[in-house]
Amino acid sequence: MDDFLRSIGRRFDIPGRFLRGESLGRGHIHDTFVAVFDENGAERRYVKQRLNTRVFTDPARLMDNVVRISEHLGRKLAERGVRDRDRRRLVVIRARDGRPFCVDDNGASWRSFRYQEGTRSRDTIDGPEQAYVTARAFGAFAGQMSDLPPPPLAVTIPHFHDLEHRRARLDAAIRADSVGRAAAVTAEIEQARGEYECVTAALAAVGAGELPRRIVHNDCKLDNLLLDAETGEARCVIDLDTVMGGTVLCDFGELVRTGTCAASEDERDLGALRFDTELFDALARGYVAGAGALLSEPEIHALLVAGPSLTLENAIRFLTDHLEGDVYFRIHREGQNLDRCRAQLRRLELQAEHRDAARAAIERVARG
Ligand code: GN1
Ligand code: MG
Repeated sequence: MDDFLRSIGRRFDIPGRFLRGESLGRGHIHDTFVAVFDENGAERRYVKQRLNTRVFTDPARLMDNVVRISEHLGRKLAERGVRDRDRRRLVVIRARDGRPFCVDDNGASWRSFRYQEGTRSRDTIDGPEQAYVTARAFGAFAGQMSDLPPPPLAVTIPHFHDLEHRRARLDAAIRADSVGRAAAVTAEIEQARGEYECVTAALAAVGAGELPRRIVHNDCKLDNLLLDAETGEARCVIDLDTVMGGTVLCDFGELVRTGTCAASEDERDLGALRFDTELFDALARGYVAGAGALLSEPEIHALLVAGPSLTLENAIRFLTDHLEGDVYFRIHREGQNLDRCRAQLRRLELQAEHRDAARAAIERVARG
């Protein structure tokens, strides 16, 4: 690891001497590392990512979005008089040729960010306070993006949160059955299809199709926010790869999927999964507080179906990937995508069971 990180390090505009590499096992898509440099006797760390170009096929367009978003956040922070701006947004390190990424000798694309010292991320929720802080940060992010100067951001993944498209992809994977797994997962397929009917009906009932298109994060899972390691306050929204047009449901839905149950995404003990209404309440209050004046009343009411919609979408995507032989989401063990799918399907059931409590929480925030 040290060898390739040292050689990649040379391609970026980083002063100092490479000391060592560390792995940073984060995310299901890219390969992420940390490179430690000596800069005048002080250790300085940088995040290095080898981009997954099967998922993000155009690194130049992708990085153009990321740079624009980062610079816009920098301006917003400056307007508010924030001084430690580079600790509060993703800071892109340019390659020596000035581009925000580089291509190595094997044709792989790499990018580099400043490492946010003194932060931590987590993939399971600690409690209502953390849920509130996290949701408020993502709500605020949507607010900050609302005046991003034109042109529109590039679409980095077409049909990203298009449930109908995801359903069609699942059906195609079932028909192709390329690795012969379909017969063993008929129960999950049936459940996903049944949930699809319920969720699309619920989306139609709240007029989800008519909600305003905004620039949203599109991947608000818990671990895409860095918290201050000491104070627990929100420091930096990360993973800007899918920031593009969408509705606030895409963001609030991911928060509900990952933030209402203190279990991991691939929990195999389905009996251990919960839907915690106190956490949901904190998420709703936090998101609406963070987004401030951005949200219209129909958007706030529609938040009720965000969780089921995004939870189903992820269930379908994990199941599709399991059927296609685990070609999209990185797995660490055999069957992990199926476990992820099952856990999402169970979460969906729990969300449905607690729908009245969730509705009451949304009504409370809507009243203000
Ligand atoms: C992926 O990159 P990461 O791990 O934060 C995925 C999300 C899924 C999520 C499920 C580009 O997010 O859409 O919801 O896994 N990102 C992409 O954990 O597909
Ligand atoms: Mg991520």
